[in-house]
Amino acid sequence: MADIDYQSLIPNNVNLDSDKRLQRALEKWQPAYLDWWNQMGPESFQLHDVYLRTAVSTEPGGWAQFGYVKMPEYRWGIFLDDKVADRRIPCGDHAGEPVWQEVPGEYRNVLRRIIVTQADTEPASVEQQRWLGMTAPSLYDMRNLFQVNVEEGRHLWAMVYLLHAYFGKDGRDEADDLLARRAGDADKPRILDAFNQPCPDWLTFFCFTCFTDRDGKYQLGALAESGFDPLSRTCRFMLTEEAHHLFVGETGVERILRRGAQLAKLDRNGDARAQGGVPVAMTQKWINYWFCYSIDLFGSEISTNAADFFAAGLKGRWAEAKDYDEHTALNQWHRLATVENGKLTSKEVPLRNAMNEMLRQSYIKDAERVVKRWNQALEEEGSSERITLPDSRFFRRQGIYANLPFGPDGQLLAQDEYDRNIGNWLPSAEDRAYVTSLMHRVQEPGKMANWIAAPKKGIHGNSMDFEYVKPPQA
Ligand code: BYC
Ligand code: FE
Ligand code: FE
Repeated sequence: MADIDYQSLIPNNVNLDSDKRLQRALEKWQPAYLDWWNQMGPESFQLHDVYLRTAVSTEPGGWAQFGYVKMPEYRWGIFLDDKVADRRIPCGDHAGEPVWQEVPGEYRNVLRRIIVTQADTEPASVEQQRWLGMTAPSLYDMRNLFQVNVEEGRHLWAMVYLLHAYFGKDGRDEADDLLARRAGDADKPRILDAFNQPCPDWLTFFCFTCFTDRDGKYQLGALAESGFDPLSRTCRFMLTEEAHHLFVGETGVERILRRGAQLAKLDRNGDARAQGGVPVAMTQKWINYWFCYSIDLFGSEISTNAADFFAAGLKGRWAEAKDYDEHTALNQWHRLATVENGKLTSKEVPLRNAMNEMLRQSYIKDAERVVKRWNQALEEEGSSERITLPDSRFFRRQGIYANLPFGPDGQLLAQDEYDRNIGNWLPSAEDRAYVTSLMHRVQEPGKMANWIAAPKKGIHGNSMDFEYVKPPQA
């Protein structure tokens, strides 16, 4: 079961051969996907040989094979984790009943919406990142970008399989629409805000993969707890791929912080910028921006939708089956900071209605661990500067704190005080212009742009001067 059939036009471990109608429908979608990839995928590098990993099985450990691939020839496919014998619905009103192998009729519409929302983010991120190859700080980084891109393409395949296999004509229509929306497009934007924001520079890319892909980790984790078993199995395998995206983001930001600290030390005024680096305080602003956009993705702190998803057993908490003893979440409460009459206060809400917030809190804990490691790196570089995460009320555009003048410490400010300071907390136009001015492609193997430190090691046992991306042979 875990082995993947690569003989098929569409690589898969779901025995696609045995369902001719489904296979034909997906084979019809495949050229449309490729058209989209060629149009919206990495600009100017579609003919390059890229040292990529491809999934060859879903067994933990050794599931990937590495080799040179031209991106449009990447073997995107459908890979589900193995079935767990006698798996039970982990949470909600059906907790303990056998999981569903087919879509329960009463949840068909919400389930489709959950899958479409997840699916939409995958191609969106490829669109957002499509110009970054042109300014990659090294071949190592360029390859990591493309690895992330092809895997986000595969995540789209993962969701489109579910739409085609379980939602009939509606599902096929949704799959077509996924190739029609565009990140940042005024007329047909992607569904969620973070996926319509521009990604014009590599500091943004690393913050995005650190914080926004980490939202992916938590959303996929919640869906891995789903009572709809095909969705759970799909998300479990996606999570194994996601780990690399988070690695790219976390280490990318860390390398920029290290280099910023090193260059500040070299400068007689302690100014990293005078040495062509990114000051630690500037990186902090990018972190603020992407952390806040990413925590918006968890939805409102108080949400009846979230309560319904949990009650139905469609979405669980992080590690629902493993970390919790009580799975109904009934007769329990969660205390939340709220704003009433312009003042910060707090109130208790039924736990089920706070499920978005529960997942967000798990995410924030994870992000705090990352920040701790960044601060260790700064300490190692002899810098006294430190990174902090803003409070989850700061700079929100969704949920109960949306558009209120909270400072990064979570205090409610007077609007004019907020307006006066916002340029110190978020990237200004001038900051963005400066970071953009640093972005130039470095394409000699082993060389690294001046504003970023080299990584600790290369990819899959290769050295740093390995040619991770090769131009097309003449
Ligand atoms: N942007 O009461 P609320 C990944 C809308 S990352 C735009 O909070 P609920 C990846 C909302 O639709 C994982 N709109 O409702 C990473 C609703 O509109 P309607 C991606 C938003 O249901 C990197 C209204 O506001 N998936 O995979 O509790 C690379 C009221 O909302 C937003 C997710 O993050 C927003 N941020 O929450 C590649 C999705 N937030 O229906 C891939 C997880 C809210 O009233 N979250 N709205 O017109 C969900 O699916 C939640 O259901 C929602 C809404 C956040 C959508
Ligand atoms: Fe993804
Ligand atoms: Fe990802």
